[in-house]
Amino acid sequence: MKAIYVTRPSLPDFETYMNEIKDLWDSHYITNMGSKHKALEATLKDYLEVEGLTLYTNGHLALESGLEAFDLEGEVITTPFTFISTTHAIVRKGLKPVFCDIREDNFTIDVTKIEDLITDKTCAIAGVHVYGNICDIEAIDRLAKKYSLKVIYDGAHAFGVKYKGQSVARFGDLTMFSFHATKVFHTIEGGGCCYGDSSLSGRLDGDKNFGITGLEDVSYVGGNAKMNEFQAAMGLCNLQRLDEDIKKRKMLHDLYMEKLKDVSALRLPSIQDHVESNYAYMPIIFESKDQRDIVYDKLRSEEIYSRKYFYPLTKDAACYGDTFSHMETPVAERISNGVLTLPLYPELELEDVERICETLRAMF
Ligand code: T4K
Repeated sequence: MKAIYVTRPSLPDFETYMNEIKDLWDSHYITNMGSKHKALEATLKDYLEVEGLTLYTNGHLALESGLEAFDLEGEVITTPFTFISTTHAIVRKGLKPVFCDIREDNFTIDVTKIEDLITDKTCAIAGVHVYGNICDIEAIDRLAKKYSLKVIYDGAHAFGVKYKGQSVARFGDLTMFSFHATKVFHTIEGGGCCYGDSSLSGRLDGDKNFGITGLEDVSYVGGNAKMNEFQAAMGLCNLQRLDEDIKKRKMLHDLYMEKLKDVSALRLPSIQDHVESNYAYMPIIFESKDQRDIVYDKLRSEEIYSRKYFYPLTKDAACYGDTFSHMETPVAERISNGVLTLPLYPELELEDVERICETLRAMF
């Protein structure tokens, strides 16, 4: 039996990548914002329709740097239904996450519940475009203006997504994207911050390079989070294939929807109105944790490795002990207990999807 994992990174042809990195052997310039880095930055700025873009060695450090750039202090309203990185980034920057519940339909922050959580210590809202579903950006914008809050999006899953015809990177004060191997677009490891205010670039570029802003100038207490030339070269190659990859993802997604639509034991979230999706993940929701876990185990026994993205909630991670457990998010709790993300990646075969769906259908 062929093992099927939740995802499998797309790779360019070997020749294509070799051609892209060939000149690095001539220049010996392999990191610290070389030609590939510059080329990728310029290409992505265009692709994502943004004024400012800073590349990083991974998405997590991009998010930390993005939070740092606004000199925030106090409380950040966010959600616990996400990868642990979102919460860790807030905590590691000395900020306090205040957990807001999520929407039942698309799992993003429930904006109707944000206002009750705002205090005089609130400095920002950090929404997560989870699975590439887009937060209610217009309502968040209104709240941010009313209470003078910064808006930072964890867009790790949302590369290439459009809302009302515009790149999702254009909303909020800053959006972080992950370019990890498991993402729709990847640079092996990698990430980026996008922002409309291009005056932020000095700070962000400095922050990822020890705070160095000139040959003899160190303006910030920065770290090291630079994307190297081999990563950037991978990104340049992968961008050429991205539209095709998203088309393949859509085809597989649509097949799942068709084959599973009448399985009453599970809920299939639909694509949001006004959103051009990147089909990053294939989440399905069960009524109960028991049911979800039985399906997860059955699929595993058939060498189909689905994942419980995202269980448990980040606020319940062992490293946080009881610090956040009093913050109640019942919808997030229920979704986290019921969710399973099925395999979805461009090289997945139609027959693989049929096999996965048959296994599920046979159970119900
Ligand atoms: N915010 C959000 C909302 C995020 O989801 C993430 C990352 C971040 C922030 C932080 O961004 P980065 O710093 O990572 O750029 C994976 C990814 O490592 C992580 O990037 C991602 N989110 C998270 C949702 O998933 P794991 O621990 O589940 O990955 P792993 O190694 O179990 O891989 C999943 C499957 O993919 C494997 O079963 C097999 C396949 N795989 C994986 C790798 C790495 C391959 O076939 N080849 C590979 O090279 O975290």
